[in-house]
Order: sequence, then structure tokens, then C-alpha cells
Amino acid sequence: MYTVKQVSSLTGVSEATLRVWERRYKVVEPSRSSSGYRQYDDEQVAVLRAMVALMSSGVPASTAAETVRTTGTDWTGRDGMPELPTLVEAAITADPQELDAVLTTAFAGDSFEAVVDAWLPVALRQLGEAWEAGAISVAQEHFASFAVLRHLATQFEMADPGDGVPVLVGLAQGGRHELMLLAFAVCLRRRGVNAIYLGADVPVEDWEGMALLAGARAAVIGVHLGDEVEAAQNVVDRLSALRPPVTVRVGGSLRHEIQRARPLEDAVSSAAGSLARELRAGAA
Ligand code: B12
Repeated sequence: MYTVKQVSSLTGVSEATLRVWERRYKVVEPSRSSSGYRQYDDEQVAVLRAMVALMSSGVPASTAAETVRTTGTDWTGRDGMPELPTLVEAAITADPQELDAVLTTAFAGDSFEAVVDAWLPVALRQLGEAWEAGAISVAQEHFASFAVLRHLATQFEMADPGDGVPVLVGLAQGGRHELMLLAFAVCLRRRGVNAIYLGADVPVEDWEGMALLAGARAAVIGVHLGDEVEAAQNVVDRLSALRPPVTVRVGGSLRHEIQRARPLEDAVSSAAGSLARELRAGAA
């Protein structure tokens, strides 16, 4: 039997995404240990790997889940499945239309929330692995990640921001990994929260200036690499010292390194949902 942590490293799918797949798509139902922890067997790991393989070939999460639920790992005889390349393969071809087709198909196959929780992190991690392994160049990685950024930005524009108290969303100085943060901002807007997106690499003084100008009472930052922690901590400390204070929430893999700020959940749509509920309840 495997723990959720072991399954995460065997499949390349984060623990949060595994839980989302279980809850939303019922792909596998792990048993529980006597202390309540999830336990997966070999067959369940194989099913999850099949789900990843299908999604990597451009199949939307909901369709991939239905396929592996009905055919297990034996989905070779699938009919009508789009034979699309992965984000990595599209990057390798350097063909903008192929890249656009991968993104359009992924986002058309499910709700925006489901795609950014399930498909997007897997696709981005594969892109990172390909770059690290030297299978794609920096140019090809930028070509693909900028297309993702454009796609998310379009969704941001399309979502109604509402006229509530603004929430600032961005990265501290030095931070440049903004894709999941922008996906989070889109999820917030789709829930009627007036998210103001500041983007990457924002100096701490400008966070303060923007908070005062916009009258924001809450802000969200992402922290991903060790050398961003200090700048992110500065943003938290300076914003919470403003009068009235601006409460800061932190997402990203190093969120637990930041003091005096509440960490958000890993899955961006659930995190946006929790924050939206707190804001409505006046607790944020
Ligand atoms: C695209 C990309 C870039 C783009 C970013 C473009 C953009 N506009 O965002 C660019 C080219 C700028 C870039 C630059 C660099 N990158 Co880069 N990049 C990536 C890549 C391929 C995807 C990043 C991404 O969006 N990941 C999203 C998810 C998949 O990452 P995650 O951290 O697991 O996030 C999860 C949660 O934390 C959550 N989450 C994330 N953010 C947020 C925010 C909120 C609010 C919430 C609620 C949740 C949340 O969502 C995910 C779901 O589980 C990754 C590969 C990877 N494995 O991530 C490398 C990667 C992160 N990059 C890496 C590196 C080394 C760099 C550079 C140092 C390269 C260089 N030598 O210049 C620079 C550093 C830039 C900087 N100062 O920040 C390494 C980091 C290794 C490490 N941990 O130290 C990675 C892992 C690649 C690799 N395999 O080596 N990169």
C-alpha cells in the first residue's frame, strides 16, 4: 500500500490534486488506515498513471476520469479521443496553432476551476521537467508558458470583477512564477471578488502604494523559490502595518515559510472559494 505522499511522487500529481480527483471525479477510492490516512494499492496507482497519460495527450480531466473509471488502465481501444499533443510536444513543434489547440481543448473540456486544479499543474510540471532534462529550450518553454499566460489573462478579462472591496493579487519582488497565481485571480473574479492583478516582481513600496490607492483590505501573494521568501515576508509585514491593516494570504509551495500570514490551500480554485467565503462573511 502507498501513502498519498508516495502516490504523489509516483505519478507527479500533487497531493491536493489527487484529493480533488478523488472528490470530483471518483477516479479511485483509496482505503483508509486505522488512523484515517489514505492508502492506495498498485492497481489504483496504475489507474492514476493512466489518467495522467490521457490528460497529457490533451484529453480533458472529466473525459479522462470517465475513461479510466470505465476501462481502468486498458484505454487503448478508446474511440473519439482527441489525439492532441501535450503542452511539451506543442512547445517542441514551435507551432502556435498546435499550442493554441492544446490549450483550447483542455479549457473547453471542463469548467475553468476543474482545469486549473487538475490539468494545468500537471501540464506545467511536465514542461518544467522537459526543460530541466534539456528536451526543450528556454525559448520553447517561454513559448508555451506565455501562451498559458495569455489564455488565463483572457479568462481574467472575461470574468466580472464585481464592485466589492478590492483584493490585490501579485508576486513580491524577484518572483516570476505567476501562472497559478493568475489562475487563482481568475477563480476569485469568477466568484464575484474584485481581484486586482498586479503580476510578477512587484517592489514592496508599490504594494503599499497600490493598497492605499485601491483601498484594499486583503492581498494574496505567491511564494515559490527560497530567494523570494524575504521579499514576500516584507510585503506581509509592511501591508499588515498599514492603518487600516491589509491582511495577506500566501499561496505556492513555500507558503509555510512566511510568518504572520495565513497560508492558502494548494488547489487554486478551492483556495479562491475559501477566501471568497471569508470575504463575504467579513472575516478577511
Ligand atoms: C513556467 C516556468 C517559468 C516561467 C514563469 C512564467 C510565468 N509567467 O509565470 C519563467 C521563465 C519566468 C521561469 C523562470 C525561472 N524558473 Co521556472 N518554471 C516554470 C515551470 C515550467 C512552471 C511554473 C508553474 O507555473 N508551476 C505551477 C505549479 C505546477 O507549480 P507548484 O509550485 O507545484 O504550484 C502548486 C501549488 O503551490 C499551487 N500554487 C502555485 N501558486 C499558487 C498561488 C496561490 C495563490 C495558490 C492558492 C496556490 C498556488 O498550484 C500548484 C498546484 O498544486 C516550472 C515547472 C514546475 N514544476 O512548476 C519551472 C520551475 C518552477 N522553474 C525553475 C527555475 C529554476 C526557474 C529559474 C531560476 C530559471 C533561471 N535560471 O532563470 C527562473 C526563476 C525566476 C524567478 N525569479 O522566479 C525550477 C525551480 C526549482 C526549484 N524549486 O528551485 C522549476 C521547478 C523547473 C525545474 N524543473 O527545475 N520559470
